[in-house]
Amino acid sequence: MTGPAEEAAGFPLEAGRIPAIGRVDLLLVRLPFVQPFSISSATWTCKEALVLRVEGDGVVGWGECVADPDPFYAAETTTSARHIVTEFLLPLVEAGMTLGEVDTRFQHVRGNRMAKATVENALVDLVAKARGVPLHELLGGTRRRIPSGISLGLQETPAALVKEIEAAVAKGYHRVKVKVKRGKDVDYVAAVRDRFPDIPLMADANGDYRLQDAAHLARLDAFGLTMIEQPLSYSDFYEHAALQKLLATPLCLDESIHDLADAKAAIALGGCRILNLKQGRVGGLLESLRILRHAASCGVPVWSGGMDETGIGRAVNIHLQTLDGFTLPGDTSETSRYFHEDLVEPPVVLDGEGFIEVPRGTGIGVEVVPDRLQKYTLRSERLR
Ligand code: OSB
Ligand code: MG
Repeated sequence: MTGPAEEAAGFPLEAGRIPAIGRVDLLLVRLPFVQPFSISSATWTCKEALVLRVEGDGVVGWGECVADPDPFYAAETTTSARHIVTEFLLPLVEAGMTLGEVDTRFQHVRGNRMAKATVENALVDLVAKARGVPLHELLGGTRRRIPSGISLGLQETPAALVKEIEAAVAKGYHRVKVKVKRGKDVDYVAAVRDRFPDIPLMADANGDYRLQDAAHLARLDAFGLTMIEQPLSYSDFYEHAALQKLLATPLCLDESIHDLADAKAAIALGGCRILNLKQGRVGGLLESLRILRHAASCGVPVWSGGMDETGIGRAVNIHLQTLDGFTLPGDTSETSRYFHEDLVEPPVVLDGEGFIEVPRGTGIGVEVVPDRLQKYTLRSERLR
């Protein structure tokens, strides 16, 4: 476990100083998905997201919010995040403050960690660009490429799922995650294992089960899954710990983890043997560094989840995964798996070995294409 002294040790990222801020715009974008994406609690046909654009020191910083328009994965929505960003977070940001000081100020606002990450990400991008360094350098990451992973939505039949996985394996994805829910679980996983006995495989339930389903979930133990992700409700540490005692397969938490305190509680209780870290869900990159450090001190493997982000948020996830604390492949897939056309260039692609190259440009290292941004913007407002 990390002690208080270790926890107090700062991260270089905290020292990044914010330049004088010029124009600030908040946009709502909507990009059609290549195919609908279904999880146990929602189906999305497009990616709708807030995007924050911040000018300063002759450069532009971008931050994408991972909140959906609906509260079906998490409590925050694009509308709640807009409210929190415009009324409470942006007014706290002043030129000359460090990123650490901004983070401290943001603690006055309770929760709303997706909204916080939006502002933090835009400021971090701005600081990196003003310094002329890539984001991963500011984070202290050293990997030049990261392993890929794919998260496949619920399918109509086990055969349809197997077909999707055949394509993913042919592409070179390092591991496959399948969505499950009550009535679409054991048969689906069995069919996949029958066809692919050895691929690293995991199942994500997005909270569809109850503790009473433990005996049913234990049937998944036969398939050598790396983990079962979020089988129980979105905030329930206690019952996940109880369930873990009844299963051999490690449990991984996703939507239960909003911040470092959640990670500590979930790990200490024994209900989170593996952690899905989504920087956009936990308040941004600084909180992610804290969670990574804590998980490492507990021997808990961490991987980077995704929220089907556009190229802006995806780039941030890629830079973060250059840190050694990420010990398993994440949910970072090629752009073409989500969108026919993205907001940024270049797209994310897999190399011949199924890895993703880390962008080398300054900041997030990808360029927002103005025509495309305009094409996919539903609404925009100038905030400063
Ligand atoms: O539970 O991890 C999840 C996408 C949207 C909301 C929740 C989840 C997901 C994914 C896809 O699994 C991750 C990705 O490919 O970005
Ligand atoms: Mg998940």
